Amino acid sequence: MEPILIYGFPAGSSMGLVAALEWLGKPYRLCRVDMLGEMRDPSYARINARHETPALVTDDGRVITETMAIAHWIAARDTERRVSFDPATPEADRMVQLMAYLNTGFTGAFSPLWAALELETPDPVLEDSLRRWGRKGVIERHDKLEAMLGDTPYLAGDRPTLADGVLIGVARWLDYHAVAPASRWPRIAAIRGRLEADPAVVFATAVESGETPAGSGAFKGHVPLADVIARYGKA
Ligand SMILES: N[C@@H](CCC(=O)N[C@@H](CS)C(=O)NCC(=O)O)C(=O)O
Repeated sequence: MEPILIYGFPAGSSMGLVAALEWLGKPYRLCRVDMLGEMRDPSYARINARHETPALVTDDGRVITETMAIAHWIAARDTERRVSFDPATPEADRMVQLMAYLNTGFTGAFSPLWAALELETPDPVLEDSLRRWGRKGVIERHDKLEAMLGDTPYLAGDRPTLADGVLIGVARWLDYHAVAPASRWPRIAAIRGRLEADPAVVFATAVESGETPAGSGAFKGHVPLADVIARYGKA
């Protein structure tokens, strides 16, 4: 069977993993999850007890959660090294370092902004505090990422890798929460610009929006969430 990536909408970080699967070029399927609805249903705990996306059903029917673990699974099958590097090379170390930074502090810095947006009862004082805390953290994490980058066209070299996939799923949250103009960080902005024009990212963004774009040919269709839970979810 083809692996199935369970991705969340709207604006999920998993969009970047859809792009990575396009870059990988091996057959895969997708399962679409409304993060504001069905992901919160108790039945979704059979896929991920923490009620988060992304998740991956592997080609032998196991469920893997956590972006870093899914990226590891993809890299291990990337025999042609389209989205990763030989694990025993400095390039691989750098790619994983960047990916880990993006998946931890960089992504986490947005948490107060999401919390402000999702307050169940209006609380202007708390909302303002969360927004100020979130903006400060996001700006600081962008400053640090900018300082980590060299002059390569993509994060870890001259082609997009899994690290770029992780970046592009999350970087757009800067605009979503109107934190600061992306141009404030020229190196990040240049990489984002290249990625946003990349056919795999254009495809992944369109899929996330509910469209049915033509991709590279590797995408073999959606599987309904109920089927994925019934077949591969924990009992
Ligand atoms: N550590 C997890 C975090 C995943 C995560 O936070 N996913 C977000 C979407 S990007 C989510 O599902 N949040 C829960 C929610 O929106 O209720 C990973 O890296 O995969």
